[in-house]
Amino acid sequence: MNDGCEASSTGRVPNSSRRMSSLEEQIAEVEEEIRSTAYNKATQLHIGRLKAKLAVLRLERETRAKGKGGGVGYAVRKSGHATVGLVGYPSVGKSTLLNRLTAADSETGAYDFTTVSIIPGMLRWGGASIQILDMPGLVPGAAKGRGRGREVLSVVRSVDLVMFLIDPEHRDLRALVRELEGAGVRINDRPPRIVITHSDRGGLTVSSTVRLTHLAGGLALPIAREFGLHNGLIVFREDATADQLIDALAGNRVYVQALIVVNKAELLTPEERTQLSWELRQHEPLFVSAKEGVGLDALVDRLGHALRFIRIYVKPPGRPPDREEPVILREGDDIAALLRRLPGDLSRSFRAAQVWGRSARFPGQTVGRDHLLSDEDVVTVVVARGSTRPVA
Ligand SMILES: Nc1nc2c(ncn2[C@@H]2O[C@H](COP(=O)(O)OP(=O)(O)O)[C@@H](O)[C@H]2O)c(=O)[nH]1
Ligand SMILES: [Mg+2]
Repeated sequence: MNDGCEASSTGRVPNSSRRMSSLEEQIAEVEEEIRSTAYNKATQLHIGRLKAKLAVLRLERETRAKGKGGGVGYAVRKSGHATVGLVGYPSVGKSTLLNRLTAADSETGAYDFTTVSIIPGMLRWGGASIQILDMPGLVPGAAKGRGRGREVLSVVRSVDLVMFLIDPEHRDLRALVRELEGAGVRINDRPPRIVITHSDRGGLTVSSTVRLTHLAGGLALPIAREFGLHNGLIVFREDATADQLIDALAGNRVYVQALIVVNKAELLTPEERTQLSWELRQHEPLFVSAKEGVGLDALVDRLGHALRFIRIYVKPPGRPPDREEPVILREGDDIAALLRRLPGDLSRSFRAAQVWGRSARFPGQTVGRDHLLSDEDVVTVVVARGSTRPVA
C-alpha cells in the first residue's frame, strides 16, 4: 500500500531531475536566507525582494511539474453542491471520519499512508449534498512533491472548504497551513485589494487610495520587478503587505475556507483539551471522536453552515413556486449558476429572470444572468421566442 508514495519525488529522468534539483536548491537557499535574516527597517527591502524571488521560483516549479504531465495528479470528479477536502497528517483518522460521515468505504489502518488515492464520500445536509474527499496524509515537504503532496495540494486548490484534521499526537496546524500556503492556497482569507495592469512601455507606476505603511517608500517597485513587471500600473486599495503584493503579482492564488477539527478527542484529558482549545481559539476548533462517533452531528452542522447554501424556489409562470424541492446554490451565486443547475440548456434560450425575495429590489424584479441570489428567493426563468416556458 506504500506504492507510489514517493514516486513523484524521485523523477528519474536524468536531465529533468538535475534541472529540478537545481531549482529545489535555489528555493531552499532563498528560504534559508529569509529565515536567517532578521526583519527590521534596514532589511525590509531585502526581505521583500527575497520573498518575491521565492514566489517566482515556486511558480516555476509548478509550471515544470505541470509540464511533466502524463497522468500526474488525481482525477477527482467533483459532484454534489459543494466539495470538502480532508487534510491532515497520516493516521489522524481522516479515513475513519469519512467512513463515519458518509457511506464511503475508505481503507483505514494503524500505519501511515494507508490511503494512497483520493476517496470521495457524500453527505446530506438539509437538501444539500456535500462531497467529502479523503486524501492521502500530508507530510512536511508536500509542495516539493514528498508523499503524494503535490497532487493532494492541487486537489486542495479546487475544493470549497478544507477540513483540517489533527489529533493529540499530530497537532501542528501551522505546519499544515504553511504547506498549503507554499502551494498558493490561502486559508480563511480574501484576495488583496490590489489592481495590477500590464502595459508595453512607459515604466511602472504605483498609486494608492490609502496610505501605505508596509510598502511605503517605493518598496513595491523592486518586488514587482522580480516578477518581470517593468511597465504598467499597480493600484493599492488597501494598505497591503509585501506578501499580499506578491500574491497579487503571482495571480494564481486560491482563497479557501477552512474548519479545524480535533479527532481522537476521547484520548485527551480535560486539562489537555482546555489547553488545545486555547491554542486553537482563533479557529474555533471542533472536538470529535470518529471512532466513537462523538461530536459528529455538530461537525456536520458546522460544515453545512460554513458552506453557506441558499435555497432557490423555481416558479413556473402562472403557477406557485416549487417549495418542496429548492435548487441548492451557494451564497455569491447568480442567475447563471441557477441556469446551470436546471434541466435543459437554458443558458442559450435564457432571456431574463423575475425574482421575488431578499435579493429583489421589488417583488417580481426583472434581472439578468449576473444578478446575485439570496436564500429563499423565488425565481421565474423567461426563455427566448417571446414565450415564458415552465422550467424544472
Ligand atoms: N482513539 C481513536 N482512534 C482513532 C479515532 N479515529 C481513528 N482512529 C484510529 O487511528 C488510526 C488511523 O486511522 P485512519 O482513518 O486510517 O487515519 P488516516 O491516515 O488519517 O486516514 C486507525 O487505527 C483508527 O482506528 C478516534 O476518534 N479515536
Ligand atoms: Mg487514510
